[in-house]
Amino acid sequence: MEERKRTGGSLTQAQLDRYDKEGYLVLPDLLSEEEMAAAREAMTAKVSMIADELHASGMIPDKLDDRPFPKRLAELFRGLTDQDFLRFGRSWRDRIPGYFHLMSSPRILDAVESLIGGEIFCNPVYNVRPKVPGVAAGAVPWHQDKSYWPDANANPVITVWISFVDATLENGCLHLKPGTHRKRLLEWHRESHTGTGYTALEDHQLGSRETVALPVKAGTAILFNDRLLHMSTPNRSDEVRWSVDLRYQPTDQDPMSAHGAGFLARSRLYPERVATLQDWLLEKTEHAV
Ligand SMILES: O=C(O)CCC(=O)C(=O)O
Repeated sequence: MEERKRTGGSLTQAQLDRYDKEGYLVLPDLLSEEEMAAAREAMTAKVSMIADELHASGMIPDKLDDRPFPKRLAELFRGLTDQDFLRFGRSWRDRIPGYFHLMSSPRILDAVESLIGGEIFCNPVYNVRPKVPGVAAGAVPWHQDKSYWPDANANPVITVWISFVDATLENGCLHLKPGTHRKRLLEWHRESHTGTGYTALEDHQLGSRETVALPVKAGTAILFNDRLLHMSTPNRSDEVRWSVDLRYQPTDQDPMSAHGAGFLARSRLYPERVATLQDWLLEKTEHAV
């Protein structure tokens, strides 16, 4: 028999309890191929744009149009350097309609609603992450997401990390330390070996909690709190580990506009104010009524 749900939203009481205790939750098969299609198309379009640029500047002889989604970007950069890759950014935050479609997904919002209620703001910090084999910036050091917005008065911020291919130990799945979400924001530094200045923690700050590796199938979502310690390992496969990390918070929190424009993704009280695709493309946080 299905367990009782707390209020609105799709999570069961057992899932909510687990989230409260561990600071994270894995939702296998949250999204179907069909629900991921628009975002995947957006990623594919961006890869084609990169291939065009690399080709036009004489850096690659072939745009590799026929390669499948998990392979093409990896093969495009196979003979190039980290710096060549980083020209396009370690992760992407383009305003392509497919990403709005993903961020507005009812399946995601239903899960988030269980955690923070029905007034949901989609935080401006989202990352489309192509973790390309051999690129140092693919491996993300131990950190708390909050280190990216230390001064923001926003709590809770929920990260929804979604795999667009199977994430494995080999291609660098997410690792985290359950139960560390109750920690304060730890003192962090900027690492200097990936060329991107990730926020990072020293080994001695990680405490004694066990590390859990989370290999997951494509379409799985991992929800976690912005104080939870997490990292990901290098990609040692020959394919790209594609993922997207999105963030949501209650509407009465700091919208963090220094990071860009977020948007009102769901409102049970004022549904007419929920941002449309057009609003989002114009960087409006809600629909004018
Ligand atoms: O996807 C990864 O490898 C790291 C993700 C991450 O650190 C995050 O979403 O905060």
